[in-house]
Amino acid sequence: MTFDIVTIFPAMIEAALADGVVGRAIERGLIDVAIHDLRNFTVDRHRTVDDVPYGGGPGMVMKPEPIFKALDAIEARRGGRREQMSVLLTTPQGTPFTQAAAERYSARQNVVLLCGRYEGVDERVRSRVDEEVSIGDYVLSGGELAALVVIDAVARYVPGVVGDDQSVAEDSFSRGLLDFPHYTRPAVVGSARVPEVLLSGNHVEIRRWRKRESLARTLERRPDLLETATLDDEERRLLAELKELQNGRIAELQNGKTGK
Ligand code: JD8
Repeated sequence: MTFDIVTIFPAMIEAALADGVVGRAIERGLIDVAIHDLRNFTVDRHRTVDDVPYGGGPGMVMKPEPIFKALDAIEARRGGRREQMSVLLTTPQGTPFTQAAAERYSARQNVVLLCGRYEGVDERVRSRVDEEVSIGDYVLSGGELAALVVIDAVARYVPGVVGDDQSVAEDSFSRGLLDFPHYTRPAVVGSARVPEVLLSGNHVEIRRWRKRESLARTLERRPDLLETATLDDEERRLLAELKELQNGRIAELQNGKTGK
């Protein structure tokens, strides 16, 4: 699978993709990333990519022509096969980028990411865009960090990118629950001990403990995820137990007892 990124900050993208799981996937030829400097598609002496907004107001808007030229060049290089290509625009107005969206894009031959800056891109660019995506409800200064987030999450679904296919399937959001706590050596650091069950070698008990911890954390921190998570029989039973405990704690607080 190939990613094409159109940006005025190619060095920012380059640096972020050099290391880690994605960097290794590029080295091994599992994914291919082409970074396109938008300024290379300008024609004026100053390599201008922005201009003042029609109607007035503060800030600048990304000019449409350099973006159209960059997209033409990318399509030409990909042999004009638009079917297997998705052009994505990262923008705060986009549909929320989710794990399900990451999995969906990983089936595409070619994903093109357009990164805006300033106040965003000229509205007419949207005629060449398949989907607008947002990585979350906070304000970034441009689309590059969002594009990097999308590439990272999508690349993990490409076969071989993550060493163990099992761990992709078991990743917390793929399963719809938060992850359980992890520990490594030493067994004691200061006064903090690794939970006894993890040292027991009892793999049935360890599995059960991890399930319970995943559910407890999800119930505590992200109860919204429990609405859509698919739980097996054991998980449903554990969750019912945890909810009982939670109700007990709420009742205690209402009765004015200590948090014990
Ligand atoms: C693209 C320009 C900045 C946005 C004025 C400051 C995504 N989840 C997200 N948050 N922010 C972005 C994002 C922000 C961008 C651009 C993406 C291009 N800006 C602008 C409008 C208001 N500023 C994003 N995906």
